[in-house]
Formats: sequence, C-alpha cells, structure tokens
Amino acid sequence: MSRRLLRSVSALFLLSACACPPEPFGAVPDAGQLEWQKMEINMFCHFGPNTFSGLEWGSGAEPEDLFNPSSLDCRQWARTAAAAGMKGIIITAKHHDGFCLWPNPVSTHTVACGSWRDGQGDVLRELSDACREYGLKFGVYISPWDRNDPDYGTPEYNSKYAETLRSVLDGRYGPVFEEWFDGACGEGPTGRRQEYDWPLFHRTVRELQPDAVMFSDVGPGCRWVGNERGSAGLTNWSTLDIDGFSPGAGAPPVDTLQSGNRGAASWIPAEADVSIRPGWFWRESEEPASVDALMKIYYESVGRNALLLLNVPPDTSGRIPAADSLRLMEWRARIDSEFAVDLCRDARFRAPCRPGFPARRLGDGDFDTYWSAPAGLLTPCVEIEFPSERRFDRVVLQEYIPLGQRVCAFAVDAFCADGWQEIASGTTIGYKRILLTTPTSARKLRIRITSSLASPVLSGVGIYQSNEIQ
Ligand code: FUL
Repeated sequence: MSRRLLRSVSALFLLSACACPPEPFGAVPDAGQLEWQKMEINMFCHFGPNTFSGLEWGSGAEPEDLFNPSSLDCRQWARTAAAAGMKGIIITAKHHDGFCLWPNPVSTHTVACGSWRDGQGDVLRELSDACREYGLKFGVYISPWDRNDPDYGTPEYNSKYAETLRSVLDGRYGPVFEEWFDGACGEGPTGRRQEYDWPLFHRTVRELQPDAVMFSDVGPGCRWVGNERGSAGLTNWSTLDIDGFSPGAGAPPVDTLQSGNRGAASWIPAEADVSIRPGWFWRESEEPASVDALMKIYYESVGRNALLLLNVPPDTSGRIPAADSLRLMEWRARIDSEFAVDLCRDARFRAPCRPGFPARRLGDGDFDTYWSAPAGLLTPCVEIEFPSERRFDRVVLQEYIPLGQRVCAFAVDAFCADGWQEIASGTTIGYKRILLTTPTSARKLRIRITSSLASPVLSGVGIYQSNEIQ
C-alpha cells in the first residue's frame, strides 16, 4: 500500500471511530446562563419602606426613618433559602420609591440618611455576607423607576442610575449573579417620565460583573415569563426574538414571553417570579400559600423549562416570618419525597445514536453526559425497559441545552397490559420538563420525539412516584 493510501485509510478509520459531538444548534446559553438555569429555584426578597407602610408601591416621599427593622437577620434569610433548596437570593436593593438599602453615594434617600442603626447599617453588606456563608449566590433588583429622585425624567438621571449600579456591582459586595431590571417606567416626583439609557445600563453591568445574568422583559440574560403567577407556557422556548422590542411598554406580548419564540436568534430563557404571599411586600394580614399551591408553581415553572424566583418577604423585624419558613420546609420535603428515587436508574435504554453518545447516558443521572440521535434523524424514539414493573406518575425529560434547544414535540408511551398506550405528550422540553401522568404501571416506556429542529440531544429521562401513589 502506498504511503498516501495508508494515510487516507487511517484518517478514514480515525474519523469513523471518533465520537464527535454534535455541532451546537442555533442560539445557545453562555456559561453564566447555563449555571443560572441549573439553579432552578431562587429566593426573591422584597424589603424596604413598603414593609413598614403596607404599600406595594411607595410614593417616594416616605421619611428615611420609616425603614427601621427591629432585629434584621439576613443570616436567617440565607439559612431559610438554603434549607428550602434555593441557590440564590435577589433583594430589592431599591424599589420604585427610590429608597436604597445600602449607602448609595449618589442618593440622599438611603439607609445612611435614616435613624436605623444611626445611619451605619447596610442591608446589602449583611445579605451578601450571609449568602457567602451559606453557599448561596447574591443578586440585586435595582429599580430604574424612581419616585423620589428629583433628577428622574432628565438625562442626568441616567448617569446617576449608572453610578447607582456601580456602587453595588463594583465588587464591594462580591460577585452578583443576577441584576433584575424592572421595566416599569412611571412618573417621578416632578411628574416626568424617564427615557432609560438601556445600552449604558447594560454596559455598566457587563463591565463590572461580566458573568451576571441581566433580567428584563427582553433579557439580555433572561426574560420575564409574562405573568406573576409563576407559570410558564406549556410550550416554552428559551429563545426569543428581540428585534424591535424593549423592556417595559415596548416588550413583546405576554403570551410570547410565556412561550418564547421557536428557533429565535437570542438565548433568553424564562424566569417565573411569583410571591409566596398575595403581595410582594410583607403585610401582617396576609398568609403564605399552601404546599399544594407551591407544588403547582414548581411544576409550572421548573417543570416547564423556567427558573423559579419565589418571593418570600421579610417582616418589620427584618426576619422571614415563621409561617413562611415553615411552609418552605414543608414544600421542600414534598419535592424531595416526590423525586427521591428515579425508577429509571436500573433500566435498559435503547435508541439509534450518534457514535459515542449512547442511550444509556440518559439514565446515569448526570446532566453533562448526553445521548444524541444520529445526524439528520429528527424523529427518533428511545425505548426504556425496566427489570420489573414500575409504577409512576411523573416523567422528567432534559435536553442538553449547551447544544441548543431542539425538540418541538414528543409523546410518551407506556407498555401496559393492552400494549403501547400514549400517557403524555408535549411540545418543548428545554433544560427540564416534568410531566404529570395518570398513575401508570409498566415494564417498558417509550419517548417518541415527533418533531425537532435538529437531531435531538437529551441528557436525561427519569420517572418518579408522587406522594399520591406512594
Ligand atoms: C413589578 C413591580 O412593579 C412590583 O412591585 C414587583 O417588584 C414586581 C416583582 O415587579 O414590576
């Protein structure tokens, strides 16, 4: 054999033996967005003058002394969030009333101007320290709408707001994983509205906290889910068309925010924000939601490819009330018991695959290993055989999103006494899709992908027994 021929033959051999991963498809998450998505549940804390006035939107004219928590304990917030399985806390560092929970040097409406701790207190310092201590990430909501600042409604306000961002994000409180940009743009104290300089705001965040995910109606890091019920669309693409749209009044319609846009150019996954109580701020007369209501929220957010941001408002003492923390623990216990045992772990997975990406990876419980259908196969079927009959009513599917979101439609069949029966079907999967099925007993299960934008790449399939059938 000539040398040239030998070289070509060995090159061909190497090529066929090589487990080349599929090319990414379309928009994909950046490293910060991927880490963010894996957090699954975070805590939102609405806290400020409204906690003391009982208002949802303060007027901005509240005296600084109104903010006066009697025994602020951010470590208790962090302990509670960590025990509830949350991975980060986002605090309303400044709500629409303009009051800053840290000594913002460009404002006269801050903790430094009131009597709480003789003007020496700093809620962001205490919360960021507490988050670090409990292994949580720290995030901030800093409202652009400001009902106190006399410059609101003038170009000066935009630079002042950028300075405000700087005084939180410049590293003095450590890394900030998410900056929550509320799109609300009402009137300021002089009756004027502001034209926000979004490019300036985004540049400021990027410069100071390159990995922070920026929330707004249109990202760029993540998007509002279109409602405050904690409920994503049954179809929920992490991709969104943002051309011609802006946060607030210029946002896409809410049904688009709930479902995203199939195959769109930007990766902007949904974040579902909802409060455990009727209001965002604490009020004595209100009660936390029931465990069943929280489970519904969990299934309709995390279970539909969204991140859940659950608001748990501290009270006037500066602590999360016992009723709320107890409810969170009951909720966590319910999630843990429903997802305690993946009944798929000892199953045999069979599916056509790309060389090197076999179906058994679907059952290894590791998000970072995945099965890939062969190139060009858009409607593959995965068959799962259990060593013995399994009874279940939850099916969990995960796409390996670092390579893009691909699946448009699928169905799940169980092999029961009468043969194959469809027990669930859906459209998108994304990072995580949880299907609630009728209680089913089966020896075999089949995931039929019936439509996709590119060869599907899944990282896991799991089946579970909820409390109802345990
Ligand atoms: C809204 C605000 O107006 C509410 O007060 C609350 O902070 C919610 C999370 O975002 O736009």
